[in-house]
Amino acid sequence: MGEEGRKLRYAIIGAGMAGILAAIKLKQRGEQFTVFEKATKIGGTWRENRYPGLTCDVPAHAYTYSFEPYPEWRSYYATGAEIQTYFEMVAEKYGIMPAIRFGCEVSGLVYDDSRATWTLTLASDEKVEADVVIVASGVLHHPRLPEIEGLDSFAGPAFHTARWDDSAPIEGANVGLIGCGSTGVQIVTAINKVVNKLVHFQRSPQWIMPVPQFDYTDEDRAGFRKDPALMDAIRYSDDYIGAIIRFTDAITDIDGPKMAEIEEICRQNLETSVRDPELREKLRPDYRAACKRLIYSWGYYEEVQHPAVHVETGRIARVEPQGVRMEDGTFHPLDTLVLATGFQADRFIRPATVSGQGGATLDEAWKVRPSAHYAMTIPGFPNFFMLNGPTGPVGNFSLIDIAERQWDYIDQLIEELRAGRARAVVPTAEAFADYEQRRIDAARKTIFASGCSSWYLDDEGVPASWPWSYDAFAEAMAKPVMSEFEFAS
Ligand code: NA7
Repeated sequence: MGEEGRKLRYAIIGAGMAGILAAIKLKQRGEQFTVFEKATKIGGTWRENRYPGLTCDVPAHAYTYSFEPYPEWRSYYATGAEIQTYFEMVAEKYGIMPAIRFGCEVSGLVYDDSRATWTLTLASDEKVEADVVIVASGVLHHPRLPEIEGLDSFAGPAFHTARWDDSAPIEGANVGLIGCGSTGVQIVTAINKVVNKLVHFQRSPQWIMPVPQFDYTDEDRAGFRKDPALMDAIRYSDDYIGAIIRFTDAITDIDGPKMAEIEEICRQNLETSVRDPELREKLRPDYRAACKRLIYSWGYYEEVQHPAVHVETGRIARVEPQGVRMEDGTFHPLDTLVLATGFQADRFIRPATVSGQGGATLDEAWKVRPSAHYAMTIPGFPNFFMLNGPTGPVGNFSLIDIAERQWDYIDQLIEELRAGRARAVVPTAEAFADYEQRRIDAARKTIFASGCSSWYLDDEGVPASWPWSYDAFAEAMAKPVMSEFEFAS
């Protein structure tokens, strides 16, 4: 209970991985909450992305809630469809479905300082009050469409990968694929053998970290069911935890031996996997490995050498009704055009408008860059908590692990409200400014700032990421420093 007679009302925005987590944790505490989900199904990223080859690049047993291991994973890296099934199963099992309001987009949030209350406006204009807002609206959520002349004039289906068009011709068709981040790479490996021709438009090549993929057998799954410790052994193995510790050490010590090792593995992968020297040079990046988000793949280099795939490295001049015209005049006739061009990684809860203490808006607070104290709380926005908010370790390690640790931190702040010791909690401007300056200084020294373009970089070229180690993150999340917050009673 909050202060006497006042039971806290929680609004969770988004029913993806992080929103489901928050809902489960609050339900287990016997709290009263509503999840607002704009779509008609749970799942977030895994609901929206259904493109061929969609696979999570965190091992399945690590991309699983720690409290709900899943013996049924079919392979070491799980497909998107399986992950969606997992979240649907978990949401049912923990009984949170009745608390989710589907088709409810939150379009605005206004904080009333005198009552320490948020008023949410839904797209339907309905108003709902909450004492605590948990923002779990995702990071890579708003598709980024390329600005290419004539894109609208294409006669066939042209769509972003997060809006996959099942009716679009792929089998036996001439397909154009723009973009070679993780998404584009996964699509190449999934459709190269069924298309007539796949033109992969590559503006910048990517470094590829080779990883193993293998199926679990029925026997493996029976073993996992019988002995859940076997799943933990994978989750906490050196293959996974050891690798992310080495990775985060490397990206923060870019001239150290661990970074050199990553670069050498990627370089060797390119040298030994791509047989045609001309193609090999096309695929060779001119920036350091892990500067753009490193791509983990078990098949790309092999599959991109399939005769149906043509890697086009020229500049696109325009899209025409029947295909894509290059600046050198080359024309690629296409039936389908797939835009694997990534996401607007700086949007977060926006376009919803958020107005905090004194009417200050989130757009104003984020004028320079989206930022939050340890990626979760924002000065001027009390009782407003973000899971996987700006400048967290998204891309560095499992988002589920991140969200669970962030929840533990947030929950300790909310406990002050539940226990009735405060009505509102907000980070102080000084604590945040100090944290953010340290973060920016460290981020500028990470591999992400070593000279490439990527969705990590904000408008000033500062990586919007956690610039320290995995252990430092675990330690920071274990306990909030209470003196960094103002508690209003
Ligand atoms: P990414 O990683 O942002 O990749 C987008 C790709 O699209 C990248 O290759 C871009 O080239 C390319 N792109 C973007 N705009 C254009 C235009 N106008 N012309 C040509 N090429 C373009 O998005 P993903 O969806 O692959 O992955 C996002 C994350 O999801 C990933 O990091 C994982 O965390 C999961 P560029 O490199 O900018 O030259």
